[in-house]
Amino acid sequence: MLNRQLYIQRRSILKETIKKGIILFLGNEDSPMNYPDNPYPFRQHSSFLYYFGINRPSLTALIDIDNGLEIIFGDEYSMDDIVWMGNKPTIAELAEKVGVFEVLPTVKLFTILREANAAGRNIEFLPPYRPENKIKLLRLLNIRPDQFNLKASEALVKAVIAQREIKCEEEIAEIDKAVNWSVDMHVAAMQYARPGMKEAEIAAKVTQIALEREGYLSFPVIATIKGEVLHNHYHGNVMKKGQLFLLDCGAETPNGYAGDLTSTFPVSAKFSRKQAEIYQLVLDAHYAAVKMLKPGIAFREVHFEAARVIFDGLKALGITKGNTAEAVSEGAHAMFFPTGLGHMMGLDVHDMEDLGELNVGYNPGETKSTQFGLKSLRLAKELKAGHVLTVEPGIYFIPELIKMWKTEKRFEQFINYNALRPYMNFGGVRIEQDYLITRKSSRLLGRKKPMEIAEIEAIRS
Ligand SMILES: [Mn+2]
Repeated sequence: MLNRQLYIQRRSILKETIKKGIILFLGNEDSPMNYPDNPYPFRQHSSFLYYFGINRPSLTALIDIDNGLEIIFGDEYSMDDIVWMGNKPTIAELAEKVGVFEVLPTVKLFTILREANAAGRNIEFLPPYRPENKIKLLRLLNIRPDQFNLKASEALVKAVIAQREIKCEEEIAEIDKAVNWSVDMHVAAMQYARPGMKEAEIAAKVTQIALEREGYLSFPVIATIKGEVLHNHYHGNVMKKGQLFLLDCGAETPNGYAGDLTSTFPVSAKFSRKQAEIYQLVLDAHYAAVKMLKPGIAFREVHFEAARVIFDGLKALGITKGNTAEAVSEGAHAMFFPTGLGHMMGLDVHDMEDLGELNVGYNPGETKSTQFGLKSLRLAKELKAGHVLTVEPGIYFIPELIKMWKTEKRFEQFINYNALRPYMNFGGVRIEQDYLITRKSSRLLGRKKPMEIAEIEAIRS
């Protein structure tokens, strides 16, 4: 939990923006793995955490702006619960810590909402993403699951994003901590990995680091020799000399803030010449992007700059050819760099993605390109001081994609398909760090992780 004043202030800003009616925040429920008493680790709804801070399942919060009420609904643990889980603070005790002084049993929520509904009052809620909360909305407001997106409040979504996207000092301190733990995870993996180990051993090592600090993972670990598979969660391969290893993982602090880093390092002590060339190119793209970060610049432009650096660099290696600006605007670079350059980060590793990628990453009225590559750009709009985002350019050699484009003769004016033959088993390189947009430029979140070739080889040997 952060300090009480912060939660009070956040809710007061929200009330000023929404002005009237009722705002409903549905907290998350425990989610069963295979039977109800065996749940996944509990993760609270991030917007619930942001305004109400209580990390406990089965709570609902209501703000009645017209009547100046803030209420948390939930049921205190019974003696049976206490026997199994031990004594825990009451909901009322927790609520007081976030400046809420009215706590009612869940059953009262039905009465209050029924009356509000009957009186024709506005009830605003965020679009639900978990089935339990969809059922709650059906029961509480009689909204059918196929109507959630129509009935969820656009005004509330916009207000929440406007607040959550600008991180305050306390949040930045949390994110710095999450990123520092993430750096610990990555350094540990670089020190630990040896030829002959299974990918799973690296996944276990980084998970251990997060758990030891009483944190958790901010998303499932990617630890793979097949770095060209963007979200590869298979950990069964044995690591061999001469291969590249890609590690994308981050820690989450107990308060729910995320870190998200990617490192690529050789399984051998040193990069091969070909690996070093591609790695350095991704590093150049990373630095070129970071250099541009400042308030006012559209992240789409930063993305394009990284794409140009990658395309130019590949040209120097004989892999691409032709006019760089044209190639990038037509999307030829996406053969190698099919992802977006980065995304917002905060209480979620892809911050607020449950509120809609377009709402978070694009200006009102803007649509997302359908072009291959650009359609995966999650963040495109102008940056503001207080934004926290990732920068994660990459170069991937995806054999299936290369074969398909080659057969289709796609972008033959920009890609030397013959030059790609030696890269079919190369894998992929991604280099990711997290940044805060400051008043004039940006600053790295957390401490610097080993990124230069010499730094990585020093650790690997
Ligand atoms: Mn990321």
